Amino acid sequence: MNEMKCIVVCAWAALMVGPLFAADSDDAAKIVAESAAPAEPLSLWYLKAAKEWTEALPIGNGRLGAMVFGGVNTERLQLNEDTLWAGGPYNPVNPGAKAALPEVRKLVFEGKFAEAGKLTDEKLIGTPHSQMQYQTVGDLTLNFPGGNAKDYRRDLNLDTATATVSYQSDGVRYSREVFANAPDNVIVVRLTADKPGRISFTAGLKTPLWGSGVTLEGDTLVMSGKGTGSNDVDGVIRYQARVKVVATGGKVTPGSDTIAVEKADAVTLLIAVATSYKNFHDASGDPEAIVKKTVADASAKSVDALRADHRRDYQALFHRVKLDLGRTDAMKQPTEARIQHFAEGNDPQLAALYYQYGRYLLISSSRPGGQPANLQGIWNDSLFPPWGSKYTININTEMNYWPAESGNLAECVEPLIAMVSDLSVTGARTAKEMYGARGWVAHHNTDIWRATAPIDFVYSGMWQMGGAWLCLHLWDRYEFSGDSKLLERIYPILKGSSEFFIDTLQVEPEHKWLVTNPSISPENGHPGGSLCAGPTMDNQILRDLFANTIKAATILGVDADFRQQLAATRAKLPPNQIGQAGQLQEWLADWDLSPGVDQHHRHVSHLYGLYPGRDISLRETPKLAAAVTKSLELRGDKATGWATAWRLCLWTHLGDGDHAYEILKFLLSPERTYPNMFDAHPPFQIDGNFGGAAGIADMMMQSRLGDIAQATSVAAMKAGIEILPALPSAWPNGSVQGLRARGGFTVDVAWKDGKLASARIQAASGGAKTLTVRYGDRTANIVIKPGGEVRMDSDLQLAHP
Ligand code: FUC
Repeated sequence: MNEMKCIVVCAWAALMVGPLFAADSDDAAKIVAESAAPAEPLSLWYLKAAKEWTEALPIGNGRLGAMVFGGVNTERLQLNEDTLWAGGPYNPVNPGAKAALPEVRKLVFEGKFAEAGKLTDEKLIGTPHSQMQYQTVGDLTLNFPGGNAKDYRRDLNLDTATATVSYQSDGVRYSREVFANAPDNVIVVRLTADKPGRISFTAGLKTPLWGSGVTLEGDTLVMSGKGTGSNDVDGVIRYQARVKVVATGGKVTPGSDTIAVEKADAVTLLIAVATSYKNFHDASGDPEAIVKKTVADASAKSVDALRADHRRDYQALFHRVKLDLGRTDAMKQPTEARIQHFAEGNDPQLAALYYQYGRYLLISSSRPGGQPANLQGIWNDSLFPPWGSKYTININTEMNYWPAESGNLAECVEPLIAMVSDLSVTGARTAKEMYGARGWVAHHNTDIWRATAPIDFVYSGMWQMGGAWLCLHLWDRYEFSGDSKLLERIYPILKGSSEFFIDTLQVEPEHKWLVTNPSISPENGHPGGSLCAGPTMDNQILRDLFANTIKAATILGVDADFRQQLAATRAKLPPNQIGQAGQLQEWLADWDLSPGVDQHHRHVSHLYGLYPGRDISLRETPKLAAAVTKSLELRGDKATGWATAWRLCLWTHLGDGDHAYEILKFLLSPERTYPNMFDAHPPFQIDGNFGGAAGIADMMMQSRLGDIAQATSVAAMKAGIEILPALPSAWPNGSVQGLRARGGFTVDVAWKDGKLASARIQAASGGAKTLTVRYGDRTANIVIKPGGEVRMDSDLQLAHP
């Protein structure tokens, strides 16, 4: 036992109390809580089973997910597979859109916003108005014989990505271990007891998907069916789930649609789910063949091998970053109690746990070859989840990926890049049919069919920038990696997005600026309605998109004329403007403080320029940064989960760690964090988890790459790393290891008494070499050999070991 483990376990053992807890929601089993605190700090743990879904613990291998409830009499595993969606391929472009567009544009420029909005709702919003939703597979239930249980505990260990349940009943200690193995694509449930012949239960599968059926093939439960139709689009995705029961000792008896296990010594359940989804235009796969093979392959391995392969695979990603913010006795409390008390300020380790939980959730919901993390990651128990549990690309999907690059999880971004690549195909059809334009466009939402037309209604849907914003993540992937093959892959996507705007930007009558029209500032309204031309966020996104496309083309040595055209167009975009209250204007006109405008709106779209965008920064554009500060003060700190997380990130990028920490207190309170540490919009939406994690990392380190100028590769672009740019005074001592910075660097930082103690920066081979490191008012210009490293002391002096 290492020293830390001993301190935690021994200290808790001294404090053990024995209140009564009910372990199951639906039975009267009484649990005497004599549980110990976690043996290691990266666990979420509880003294009772989950009643609500937001108390259950998520596991996932990127594609396959389960929520583990941990009941004593009934275990429920709510299952998901990331391609089980409603509907089928469809083209939602409104056939009347192209003809109506000139009139809408004219009305917007004339200030007739209500008329323009009405016409938009009728003619531009897609048909159907809504997209297809992500759906649950259903539940695996294990019914155990009743009994009194004591010494109950369940946990989710982020270090091993394993959910565990353990209790005593009738003199036997029972344990359940559940993990989602990515290499073998199965969820494994392992049931053990400390006495032989004591494990008995009945396993069953059920689903709310109508038309599904459960059959048995020997020791295997088989459930098959398909996703539903939605909004007049037929459901075409077929799925199959298989649960194979492997018992040691005892008897396994298949029933008509359940399997009974009696008096086994130990049992392993192998769960596989697959669908017929191949890609956004093809759902002709054979789920039965896939799951049969998956289960056969997995059952050829021992449970020890499945566990070892799972841990090796997961830990290769998870172990890359370590964060220590200090530890207190608060760690001795169960997770729910810690969330209730976090705002009291005595539990820095909970913030570290929240950060690592964000990384855990991303590894568990977004792996190469799978779908990107949707509004709920991969965890959804419904056929009609909130906002369809799909991809809202006017903030939410982007926020999901904010912690990925600095959190050293580049692989997890791959599904997002693949989706944007798909969108560049479906979005080309929308660009052509709706706007008569080249390139591609995606509006404010998309789904597994990669729908790109505007949906819902004007105030949320009529926004052309979703795809353009996503392009920032593609470019970031390049800035962090310097991978020239990736650059070749993403350049046509960036170019296509830029081409769309070259073809569709309109000349604004007063200043002759080039602007988007029609647009909105997501999802806020101004005195005349919501439709407008050239809202601030659009201009900021376009400045980034055009700059990054120019840089990409320059590095690749292609499209010289197009580069010039982009630069000329970029120069005609409206500038950021400061309004009457000193705030950054959200629109071209200074409407921000007008009556009827929601002063506390959750979206802070116009502040994109500071974060995650590149338009504004504390040092390069201090006046604009001050205007962002004013806007943030006007908006207030408290909002929905993701909107709170965005505010946290913005204050972090304004260098105000203490303000950011105040916001973190709210984000990590029961109002915005469920007992299982899922973010509460409310309802559950995973973006707040990811945004919060990104904000915590950015308190420790932020990075930028300089302009391309004459550079021909990312290696020649000057990199800037800022160390401890927004360290809250609540965390005076700590360290972080393994954060990634733009230019291919890996950064370790340690601090003491609120001040830098030491830093280590490693350069990837082929990574950038010249680097400016900033800490407070100090800067150091250093050169690192590709593959080399430097160590710095508290004054940024190079330390020679
Ligand atoms: C946007 C937000 C909502 C919600 C939804 C999924 O529309 O404005 O708050 O997060 O996405």
